[in-house]
Amino acid sequence: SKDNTIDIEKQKSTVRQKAVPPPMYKVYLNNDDYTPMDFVIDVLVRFFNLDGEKAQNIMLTVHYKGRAVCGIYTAEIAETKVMQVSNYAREHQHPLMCTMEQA
Ligand code: TYC
Repeated sequence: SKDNTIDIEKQKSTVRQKAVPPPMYKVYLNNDDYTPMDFVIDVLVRFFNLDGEKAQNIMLTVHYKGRAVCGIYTAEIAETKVMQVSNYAREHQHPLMCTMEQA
């Protein structure tokens, strides 16, 4: 500039950390020989916020293949789903098993 000072344009060099995503967990229903199909559909609608048709599809996948993913959640939500389903099944005296695995 006019007074001979050296102009150095301030360089923007923002260091922005990438957000680290939390680990995610798949929540499963597992097949058994005793839990009524209608009860499983009720569980899927009640705790996994599925509509009746999606709930029936997942129930049938469990029935024919042994298990199916009902939802994928962060650890605390997944643990809560497992507890809610397990308590609800026990209250109704059904052996329905709900489990979780890291995705
Ligand atoms: N196999 C059960 C029956 O024939 C139905 C069933 C489906 C049970 C899904 C559990 O997670 C399950 N009544």
